[in-house]
Amino acid sequence: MATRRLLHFLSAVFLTGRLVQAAHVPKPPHFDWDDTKYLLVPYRIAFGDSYTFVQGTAGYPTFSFIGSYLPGQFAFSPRTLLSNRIVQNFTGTAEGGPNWVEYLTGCGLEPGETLPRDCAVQLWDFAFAGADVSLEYLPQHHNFTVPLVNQTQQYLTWAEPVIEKNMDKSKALVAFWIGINDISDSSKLTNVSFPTYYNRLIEAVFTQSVRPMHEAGYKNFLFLNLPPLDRTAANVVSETPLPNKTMIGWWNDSLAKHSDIFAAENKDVKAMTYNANQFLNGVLDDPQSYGITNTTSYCLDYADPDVQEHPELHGCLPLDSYFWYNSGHM
Ligand SMILES: *[C@@H]1O[C@H](CO)[C@@H](O)[C@H](O)[C@H]1NC(C)=O
Ligand SMILES: *[C@@H]1O[C@H](CO)[C@@H](O)[C@H](O)[C@H]1NC(C)=O
Ligand SMILES: *[C@@H]1O[C@H](CO)[C@@H](O)[C@H](O)[C@H]1NC(C)=O
Ligand SMILES: *[C@@H]1O[C@H](CO)[C@@H](O)[C@H](O)[C@H]1NC(C)=O
Ligand SMILES: *[C@@H]1O[C@H](CO)[C@@H](O)[C@H](O)[C@H]1NC(C)=O
Ligand SMILES: *[C@@H]1O[C@H](CO)[C@@H](O)[C@H](O)[C@H]1NC(C)=O
Ligand SMILES: CC(=O)N[C@H]1CO[C@H](CO)[C@@H](O)[C@@H]1O
Repeated sequence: MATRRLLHFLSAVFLTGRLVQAAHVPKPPHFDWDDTKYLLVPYRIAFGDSYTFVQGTAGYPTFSFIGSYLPGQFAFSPRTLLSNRIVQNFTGTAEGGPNWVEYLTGCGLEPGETLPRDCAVQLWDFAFAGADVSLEYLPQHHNFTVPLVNQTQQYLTWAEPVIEKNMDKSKALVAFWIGINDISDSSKLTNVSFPTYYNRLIEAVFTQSVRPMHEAGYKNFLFLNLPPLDRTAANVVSETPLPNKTMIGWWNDSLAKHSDIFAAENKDVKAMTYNANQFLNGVLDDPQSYGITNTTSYCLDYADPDVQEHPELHGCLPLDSYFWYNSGHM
């Protein structure tokens, strides 16, 4: 329910290009990438972590749409890219069902497999679950985790040359939701000043990921700030929540500042920030309006697909009644 309200606002920016119903025509028997009808279709390109990743048939299971950081899995061929399907099922996202980019695009929303190019709004999602900004600052969660600064390299090196041929970039939107792992992984550091440290990380996001996308011709950018990680199940019962509200505020302020600077320095750029933090705190403060009854904990058996059918057998409420899906996801 909460997700749907978040989408209500976001859909204004994400879907404005959706004047085209071209993708509702039957799928051609042989895909022709040079077919000019694809020029009319808006593209949404996403980068980030588990909040944003979608499962792909050519992805790392439960972590990515395509590939991984392991040798031999970082590059991919045009054929792999174009035949890769978004998988929608209980493990297809980190939320036990469709996530925000799938709701906003309508791409991959239905159970089963979807080719991005069959969508009325195409979703090309290079987010990798567990990603931090860069190995320069924080260690990988796994040796296969693709950091954000490498997600954009991966996109620009192997996807862009294939996809851009039929893309009207003035209708494309590039979305970033990152920092969720960074702020948690760094929360116990004692040798940094957090405002300075967050600034450095966000500087890296803009220098190494946002600017290269702009240089490749993209002009529309959306940045989401941090969810209320100070109010996770573990943090609400802690006397010293980590990250705390102050830390989240430092990150958010830095992100907003960097977005404004980026837009001011580039007159052709439309840079939008969405205050996910404010919206989601609003949901936590008024859960009933969203059909949510439990904001302080989550169903311990959340990962068991049987919970969807029989929550009571697991001592749980229906999963939609919880704000938190697990220790860190909604
Ligand atoms: C979801 O789909 C993936 C890829 O087809 C599959 O490996 C996985 O087992 C499925 N998960 C569930 C819960 O059905
Ligand atoms: C990645 O980590 C796994 C598990 O720790 C290990 O078995 C594997 O050899 C590692 N792969 C590389 C390329 O380092
Ligand atoms: C990831 O990005 C960093 C920073 O640009 C770079 O040093 C590193 O070589 C990249 N990794 C790969 C596998 O290309
Ligand atoms: C701070 O400490 C961490 C963990 O001990 C270390 O990896 C990192 O290099 C240190 N950072 C600075 C700026 O000294
Ligand atoms: C949160 O932690 C930071 C960094 O340790 C500290 O400066 C700040 O006072 C804390 N904020 C709250 C509300 O406890
Ligand atoms: C929230 O859900 C957890 C896990 O199902 C449960 O243990 C807890 O009692 C619930 N809290 C409230 C206030 O309903
Ligand atoms: C600029 C901005 O979006 N700031 C938000 C960051 O986080 C704080 C604390 O959680 C919010 O109150 C701000 O709205």
